[in-house]
Amino acid sequence: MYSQGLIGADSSTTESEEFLAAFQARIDREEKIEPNDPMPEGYRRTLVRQIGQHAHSEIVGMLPEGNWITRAPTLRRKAALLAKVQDEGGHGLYLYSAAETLGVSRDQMTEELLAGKAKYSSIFNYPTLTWADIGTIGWLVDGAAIMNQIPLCRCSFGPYARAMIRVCKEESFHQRQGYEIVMTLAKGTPEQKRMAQDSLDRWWWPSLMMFGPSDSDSVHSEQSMTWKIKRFSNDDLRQKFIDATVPQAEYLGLKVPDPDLRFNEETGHYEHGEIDWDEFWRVVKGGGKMNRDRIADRKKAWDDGAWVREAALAHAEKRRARQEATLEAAE
Ligand code: FAQ
Repeated sequence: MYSQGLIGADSSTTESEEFLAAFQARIDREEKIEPNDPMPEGYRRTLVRQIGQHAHSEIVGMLPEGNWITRAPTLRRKAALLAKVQDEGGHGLYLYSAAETLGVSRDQMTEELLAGKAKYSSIFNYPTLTWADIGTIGWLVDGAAIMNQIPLCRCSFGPYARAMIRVCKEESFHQRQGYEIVMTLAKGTPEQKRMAQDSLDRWWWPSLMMFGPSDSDSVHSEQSMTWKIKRFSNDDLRQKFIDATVPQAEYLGLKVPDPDLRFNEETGHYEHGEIDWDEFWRVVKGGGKMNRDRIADRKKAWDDGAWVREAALAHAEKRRARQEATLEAAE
């Protein structure tokens, strides 16, 4: 796996101290940076990397859930899941569009994903084994995504921040539908409750890993926070998520699979056990159960969709030629 964000980078740029200071002053004044504004190359690259990874996560994230649309237990559940998966596709499109304003094309980003060079969230390399996983993904995965994305609504780059506002509203619906599925199971038969517990057991730790490596190992956090792309560190957001989610598990009568989890009365926060960072890096580097399948599925979808892209381009070209001919005739 390579470090991303080099697409289209112009490594020859020389940026004066004055330019960098003036840019930082804009950031510090909380001004939004727009696509045509002058910006340091590193800022642009960081955004292309993060927004690209985020877009890929949404698109790859459709797969584990899409897998259950035909097996949803009721028509109501099927309709809600279908709408959710469609929303994730929409989020991917807003995000690819936001990244495109920085001078990379969706084709370039997709090529990097399919070549195994671009990262996407580690969480989507775990399999969805039971219907309870669909509830747990909404509850935990969308829950973690919202915790991470609410601060991104205040990201210094305008198109990303604006895309996040709508995305967060939809993620909030996703989180609730997931929690409602898990609640139904947790309050159901003993077998249903066991399914919910088993699912929480499998998804809890991978959900905590969604926030990225611990602050001491996070290579980009410091610079991204100075540029106000990120507003909180990985560990701070992870802590907020744990504090919000443990009481939800307790309400459901489910047990968080962490023997070291305890509430610290003095700090008002939950303390948690050690995260298995070896597992995290193994999955990020392609060693998760589903990495290979996810990329194969995306490649098939991209290849199968080639005719649609070609037809859309041909149609646009025909319209352009027709408009030109009409204008010429009118002159
Ligand atoms: N998985 O220095 P940091 C969703 C990489 S959307 C894989 O801390 P940064 C919706 C990182 O890229 C979920 N790789 O990096 C949904 C970097 O590698 P690089 C996605 C990870 O960027 C729900 C290296 O480790 N959300 O779920 C992960 O400052 C349900 C060092 O890390 C976003 O993308 C990981 N978990 O902080 C869809 C939100 N964590 O690039 C369907 C936007 C880290 O040097 C169903 N992104 N890495 O090669 C962010 O907020 C940040 O990029 C972080 C990482 C917080 C993810």
